[in-house]
Formats: sequence, C-alpha cells, structure tokens
Amino acid sequence: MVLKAVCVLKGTGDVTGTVFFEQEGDGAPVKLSGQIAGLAAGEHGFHVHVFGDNTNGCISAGPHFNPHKKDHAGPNDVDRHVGDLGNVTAGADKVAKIDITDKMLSLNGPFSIVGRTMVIHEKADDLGKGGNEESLKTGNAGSRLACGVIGICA
Ligand SMILES: [Cu+2]
Ligand SMILES: [Zn+2]
Repeated sequence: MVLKAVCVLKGTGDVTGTVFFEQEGDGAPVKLSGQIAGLAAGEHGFHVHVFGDNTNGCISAGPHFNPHKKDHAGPNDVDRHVGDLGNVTAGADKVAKIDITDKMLSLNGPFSIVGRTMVIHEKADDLGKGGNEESLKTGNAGSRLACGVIGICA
C-alpha cells in the first residue's frame, strides 16, 4: 500500500512551497519531493513540528516533532528529533528543490507525521553542532518563514 501526503507552505512573506510525501508501505522510508520558492540563496532549516496548528501563524506549530525525547540533530544522526530533516538549499533563483529520502519519518502508525506541520526557516540549521543550548533544541535556524499542515492526499 502506497501512502501519500502533501503540504502547502505559506507564511507572512513571499515564501511559498509544495512538498509531496510518499511511503511504499509500513516501515518504508518516506520520499519527499517538491519545491519552496522565495528564499534567500543558501541553506534553510527544514523540519516537521509537532502540532498541526497554524492559528497564530507558524509559531502555533510548537517545537520539532520529538516523540522519543532526543536532542536536536541532523537527518543522518541516529539520535535526533523525528522531525529533523536538516537543510534545503535555495539557488540564485530563490528556489529550493526538495529531494529527500528519510528513514525516520512515517506516514502511518503511532509516530505518523500526518496532521503535523512542516516549517521552512530563515537560517541554516547547525544540526545540533552549534555548541550552545539552543543548537540542541532548534539548530539555531531562526524565524519561521512559511509552514503548512501535512495532509493525506490521493
Ligand atoms: Cu523548524
Ligand atoms: Zn530538531
């Protein structure tokens, strides 16, 4: 059974994006594709945050999705927040292409990301290696430029 989800990202500025999620079955890696436009060239932190709540903008999404109570880290680290996807990189055209395969995300089961929020940040995520307390929580990725709730799609 192939599971599919989609997330449309919007914010208060001109950053917009669409991210598609696909999982081939239980326990299979999740593939993310799509793009985010309107970004300054360079790296931007990209995470799943815990709540699917955008009532007060992206801030209502709460912290990174972290059901296993780990420190913030990078997507290739064993110990990380489930929501830690590291960075996406925008080119001179202000567009970041999303092409990520992640083994920790899931579209079903008790730790499903469906109904939670994707956030794209102002700054690069230091992947927990910034040497300060905030690095182990948020990666010092700065403000939330745009976000959207992950929903089931056809
Ligand atoms: Cu984030
Ligand atoms: Zn994190």
